[in-house]
Order: sequence, then structure tokens, then C-alpha cells
Amino acid sequence: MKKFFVVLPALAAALMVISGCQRESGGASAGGDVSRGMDRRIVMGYSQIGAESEWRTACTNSVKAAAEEWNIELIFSDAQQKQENQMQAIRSFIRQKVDIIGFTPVVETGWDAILQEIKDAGIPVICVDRQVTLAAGKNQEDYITAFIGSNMQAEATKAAQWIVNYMKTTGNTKKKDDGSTDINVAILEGTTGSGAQVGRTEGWNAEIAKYPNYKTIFRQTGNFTRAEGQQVMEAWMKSPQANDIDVLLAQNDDMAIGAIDAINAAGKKPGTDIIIVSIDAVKGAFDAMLRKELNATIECNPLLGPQVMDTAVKILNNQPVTWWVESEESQFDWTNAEAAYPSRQY
Ligand code: GYE
Repeated sequence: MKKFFVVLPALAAALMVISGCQRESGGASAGGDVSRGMDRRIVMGYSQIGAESEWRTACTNSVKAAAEEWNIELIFSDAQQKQENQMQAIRSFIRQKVDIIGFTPVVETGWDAILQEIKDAGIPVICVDRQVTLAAGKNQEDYITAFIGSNMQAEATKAAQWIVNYMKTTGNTKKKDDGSTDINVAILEGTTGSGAQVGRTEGWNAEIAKYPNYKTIFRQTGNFTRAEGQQVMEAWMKSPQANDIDVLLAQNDDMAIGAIDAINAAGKKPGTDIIIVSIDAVKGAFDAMLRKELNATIECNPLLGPQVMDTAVKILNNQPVTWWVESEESQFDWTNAEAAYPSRQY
């Protein structure tokens, strides 16, 4: 019997390592043995999708720092972009009887069964950053207590509006938009099937449809990473249509930054020969804007940790929460990037 109790914690620890979980804060910390706003210390299982971008790293850091601040025990798991790893981590959270689960679904679909398992276990769920799509007839609000994140469609709408306005007023080294000349667009999309890719594609398509002279000549995923953004752009720059590209829309900054390297390598000037707009507003994007290689970035706030912890405490105290409070976001270009740079937090 004694042996059993000695072996059990070791076994649990081993299981957590196998499933990629990491206990962020051990016993009671400076905050004592209660979490902020609670009468006890609570445990949150958190399934993050990976570390594909500057944005993601900022988001992870924000969640970890906020857990410390709230004195919430965080069991953090990095899924390395694999949905099956997220499932494994979430099942281990259920076995460990965590108080609450936070997760960012890598893709929108395929979560019905596991959300049912979580619901059956009576554990509340906060969905962070990317939304899920459940089978027809099912309502995500029945499975997810709160969503914390941005409006992806709205971000892409802003990107489209920025581009249309800039091409009309300034243009690139080849042309200005007179309403009838073709404006040829290349689009680097994020992880296929992710809430961010689906929403940003919908938002862009709906807005740009108002301008029939905008033509999409290239569209491919770069999986939200710098390396793949660069690779895909390299291939486009080698194609016979390379000279036709007027505008590049990248669904995140990292892919735009990778693409900028590829455009430079091909002997073209990013930011003037090809107008480039992306989404996130991470530091790397500001550096590129100050070099006049990236034209604009639409902000997507990754600093969601405090809102996640605050919402968790409310849920566990049976207080009402708003299902989705949209993040407030702005946008930056060469007119305001320099002034904003010093106060950027990510
Ligand atoms: O834009 C990108 C990241 O889901 C909003 O994922 C997030 C996106 C973000 O990797 O940089």
C-alpha cells in the first residue's frame, strides 16, 4: 500500500511528461494557498497549440505570467500544432480533475466528442484565441463557458480596407488603383482550418469582393510561420507571374517577415514594389515597418492571460460572465508605427 502511494505521484509526473504537460507552479507561492479572488487555490489545465509565431510566444508568456499573478496552479501543455496532442492533454486534465480547462483549438472542427467528455466531467472550459465549429445543430455556448480572443473577420476587413485605400492614394512602383486596372494580390494564409485562417479569409473575401479589379493570383498556406512564409514567397518570386504581384496579404506578421526576405532575395523592394500588409502587430512587424519593408499591420492582441484568469475565477465563483468580449485593437503603418513602437508590449 505504502509503495503504491510513493509510486503514484511519480507515475502522474511521468504521464504529464509523456503528454507534454508541465506544472508551472508547484506548491503555495507568495500568494499563499488561495488564488486571487477565491477561497482556495485552483488548478487550470491549459492546452496551447505550440510556438509557431511571435504572437503565440507572447500569448503563452501572458497566460503563464497571469497564472503566477493570480496564484493559480497552471498545468501547461504545448501541442506542437497537433490536435491529437491537445486531445491527450485535455484527457489528462480530466483525469487529474482540474478545476477549469483553458484551450486554443489548433483547428476549428473535431472537438465535439472531447467537449462532451469535459462537460460530462463537470469541468468548465474557456476557449482562448481561436473558436471551434461543432456539428450542425450544436451550440458551442453549451460546451464552452467563455471565449476570449479577437474578431478575425474584422481584422481582415481592416487589412483589405487599408490596402484598397493605399493603392488608390499611393500605389506601388508600378501602378495606382484607378478603379479599372487589375490589382494582383498574393495571399499567405495561416494554418488551414484554424479559426484564425477561416475567419481572416472570410473577412478578406467579403470586403475585397466590393472591388472587382482586385484579382487573387496566388494563395497558399504558410502555416503562420516565418520559414514557410519565406519558402512559399520564394516559389512565387520564381514563377513567371512574379512581376505581376502588386500586393501581398499575410494572415500574420511572421509569414510577412519571411516573405520580405524572399522578396529582397529576388531583387525586388518589399514595401514599394510589392505593398505588404499583415496581421498581429508584433515587434518584428514594427522593425519591418521602420525599415519601410512592411507597409501596415493590423493589431491582434495576444496578451490574453489576465482576462483568462479573471474569467476563470468568475466562473468558479458562479458569477456571470459575458460569453465573448472582443479584444479592442488598432492598426499601424508608416504614419504611426514609430510613435507607437516604444510602448509596444509584444
Ligand atoms: O495571428 C498568428 C498565430 O490564432 C490569432 O495564430 C492567432 C494567430 C496569430 O500563430 O500569429
